[in-house]
Amino acid sequence: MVRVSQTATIITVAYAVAVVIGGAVALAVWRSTTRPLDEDRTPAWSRRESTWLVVVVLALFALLMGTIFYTPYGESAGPRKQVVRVTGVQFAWAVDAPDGIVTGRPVEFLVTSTDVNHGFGVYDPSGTLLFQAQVVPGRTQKLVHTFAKPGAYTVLCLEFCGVKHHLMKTSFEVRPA
Ligand SMILES: [Cu+2]
Repeated sequence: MVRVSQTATIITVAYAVAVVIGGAVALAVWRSTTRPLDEDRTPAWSRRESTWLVVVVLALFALLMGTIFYTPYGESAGPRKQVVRVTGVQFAWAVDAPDGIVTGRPVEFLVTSTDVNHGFGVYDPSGTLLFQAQVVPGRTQKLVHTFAKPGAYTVLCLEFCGVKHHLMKTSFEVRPA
């Protein structure tokens, strides 16, 4: 059985909803062009419009409530967090994890840059990109991630930041809890 990620499920549901809405709109347009224009039906259209407004607002609200809790932005690492400070500079990364990093506990990455824009990209031991964030000078980006597997994770710069951009590579170790 294939394990489907939550993100994949949300995207699939969102596309399915979009297809249904798109189909309904296309059908309505087709029907409106094939039907002859009859007497003034303004009151009926007005009522229909109000009904549709309520339907659309309720549908959008339901979608919002169904998805907003999966949005990772602003995610808090909680009291058991491990704080890791990361600084990007032309052309290196400094990863400061004084107590090391262990699996199973949320890691709060506080990422900043001292010169230009960089892209903080973290790859798991098999080379799959886990997450990435734009890093701009003078601001601290907060990213929360909980590592499930121990191993050596690689950090690459994903924003072209100068001639030696490709040298912006480092790694950190995640120990088993
Ligand atoms: Cu860079």
